[in-house]
Amino acid sequence: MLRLLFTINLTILSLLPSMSFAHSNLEEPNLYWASITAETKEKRTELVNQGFSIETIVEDTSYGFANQEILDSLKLQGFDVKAEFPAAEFIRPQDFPNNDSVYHNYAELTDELRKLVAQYPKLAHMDTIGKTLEGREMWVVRINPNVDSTFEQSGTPGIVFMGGHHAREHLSVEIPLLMLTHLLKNYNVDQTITNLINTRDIYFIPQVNADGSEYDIESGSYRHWRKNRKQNDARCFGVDLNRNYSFQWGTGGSSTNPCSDVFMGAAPFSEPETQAIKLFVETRPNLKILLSFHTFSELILYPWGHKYDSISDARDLGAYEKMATTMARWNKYTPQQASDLYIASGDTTDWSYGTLGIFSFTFELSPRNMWGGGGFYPGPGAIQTTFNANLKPVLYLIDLADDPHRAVTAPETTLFFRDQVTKL
Ligand code: 0X9
Ligand code: ZN
Repeated sequence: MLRLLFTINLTILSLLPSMSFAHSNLEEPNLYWASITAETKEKRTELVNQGFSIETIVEDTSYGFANQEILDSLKLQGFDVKAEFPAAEFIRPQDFPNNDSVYHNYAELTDELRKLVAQYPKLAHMDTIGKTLEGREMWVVRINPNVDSTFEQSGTPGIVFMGGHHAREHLSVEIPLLMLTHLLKNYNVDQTITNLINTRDIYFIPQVNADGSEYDIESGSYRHWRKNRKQNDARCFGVDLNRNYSFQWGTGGSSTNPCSDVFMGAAPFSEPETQAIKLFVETRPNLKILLSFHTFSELILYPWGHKYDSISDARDLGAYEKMATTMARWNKYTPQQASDLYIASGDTTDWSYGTLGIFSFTFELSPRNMWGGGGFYPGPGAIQTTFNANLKPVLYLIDLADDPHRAVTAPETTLFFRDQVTKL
């Protein structure tokens, strides 16, 4: 029930900018947006009589504005005031510019994931892995027809895709969302996808940094924000979540300056967002592959990122190189060790490989460069083309989740080489 209310709230709140509030003085600092249970017109009239300006009604709930005194008085009289937020927080646009409206803000993503999971109840399970600093849910969707929930342990080979570590990299949220959608839609339609879903445990965490992402769009024009929304000191906000993981944390390519865009945080895993990922990954020992989507530059990156030396385990390195070059043939990205780009310590993939041995990749999605491609804001056209380029690599990784070394030892057993899956 709480979830339902939350959805309704978000939906209503996302409508706010387009609504005009005839009765309310939105400048009043003491003004709150609230939702109150009132099943009958008489009860609603009573609310209005007491000074609550009803703006919209959904079933037995009335949404509108009142100051704190009025809300307190209504509560004293026994009215169920279900939620209240300072109005000033919700009169900002909080959405993508019109040109980019196909991108999903947090409320739209939440809605879309809920709809998808409701459409495929036997296949998909949705939950939260924790809350962001500002209290948004960090959604995970699991595709697995053989379990009943997101948390039931599974012995089948697991893989996790994540996006949106960096706020302004909105395309990195759309791609896991589309991949997830594509897999669900093609179950029992496409044989390859059906086989993969039947034999793998597949997770999507499309938006790790929802607070940062919302902050990036909330003024109506992009802020180029990267980090989360931690208040570090009187002046500066944000920890770079891709510098906050513990493996070799703070050993190069990150900053102790809280105003820096690559601020590593006060300590490894100081942020709720990275803590939630840590807990999620550590409690699923069947995870064998991790892919973290970022933008941009069209790269396939693999560990190490914190040092120039390559992985010392020759078998692993061979598998990484084989996988990266194979995927690069399909998406035309550049495969390389992450530190060939620059040293960065505390990123997701060094941690997941370095501490847990999970084969871990960072994809830097489109565009290839800043000029002509739109940089972090490549526009709506980039979504489908980026999805198309990366579908094969994603299916290949799902396939290899049972044994990534198979990329080298028995490449002919992966479905791509076995069947030459040309339908893709
Ligand atoms: O710097 C990052 O966190 C990633 N690039 S981004 O433009 N999306 O910010 C790259 C991380 C790759 N890891 C290393 N270079 N170590
Ligand atoms: Zn990034």
